[in-house]
Amino acid sequence: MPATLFIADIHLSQDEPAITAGFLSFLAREAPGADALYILGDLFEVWIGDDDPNPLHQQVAAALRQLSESGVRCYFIHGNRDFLLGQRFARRAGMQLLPAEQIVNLYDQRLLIMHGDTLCTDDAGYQRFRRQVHRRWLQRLFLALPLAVRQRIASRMRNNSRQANQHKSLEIMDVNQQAVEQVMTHYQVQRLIHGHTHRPAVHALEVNHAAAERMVLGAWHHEGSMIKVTPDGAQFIAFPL
Ligand code: LP5
Ligand code: MN
Repeated sequence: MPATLFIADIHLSQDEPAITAGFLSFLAREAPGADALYILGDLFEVWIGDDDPNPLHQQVAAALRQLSESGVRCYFIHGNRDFLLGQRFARRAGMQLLPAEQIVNLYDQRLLIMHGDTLCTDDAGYQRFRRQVHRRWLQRLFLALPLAVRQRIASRMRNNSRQANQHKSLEIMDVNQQAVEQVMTHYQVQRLIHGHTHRPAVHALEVNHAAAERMVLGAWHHEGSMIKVTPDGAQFIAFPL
């Protein structure tokens, strides 16, 4: 049966070789039969520019390119860790960059996909941070800095984030229900797939007076997590790395 796969929050980094191995084996064994693979952000733990010579990036680009050359279309939506991933890397990896919110029509099903961070509207501190670092001119300025300087800034941001999160409640760091209903109503969809919160689940809700579903992908910490959409519907799958 034809299938399309969705994943998010793999958080690849050189410090986590088991996750890298699990992801590469997913690309080599699980993904090749699919029509398409959608990566919904935070593929990488942190991204400071396509010119980063990190060998992990070359390895992942080669594996993704092999997959797309075998006929599996690959798409990428930015996360809050890898929002600077650009055309240069995307081309090398053979994947197409998508906007932050994208409608996909699959096997007569219409879904909305996104990373999920924009739904966390109760987290005012984060939304302010996001607006700042999404300014094009600031990004250009950042990308023009020497790599070592970018690395230092990024690790300072990561530390700030870790510290800030210790003082935030789980509710604040989850999605806001009104934001979910609003965006689903706006796009007239009964199904939303996103990641970011690392709280894998399928939530039932009502949109436009009809039953709807919000499917949340899990992070690849101890196991892999994906959603498989086929003509029969959407299915949540966790698997060992
Ligand atoms: O990522 P995680 O899981 O820890 O928490 C996220 C939110 N945090 C972030 C920040 C990232 O972790 C850091 C990403 C580094 C990217 C490197 C490239 C940098 C490029 C700069 C280009 C201009 O996304 C966290 C959320 C949490 O998810 C749950 O949703 O709460 O939000 C925060 O921690 C943000 C704090 O609340 C606010 C911190 C203010 C820091 C001010 C720094 C100002 C920088 C100005 C730009 C130079
Ligand atoms: Mn995220």
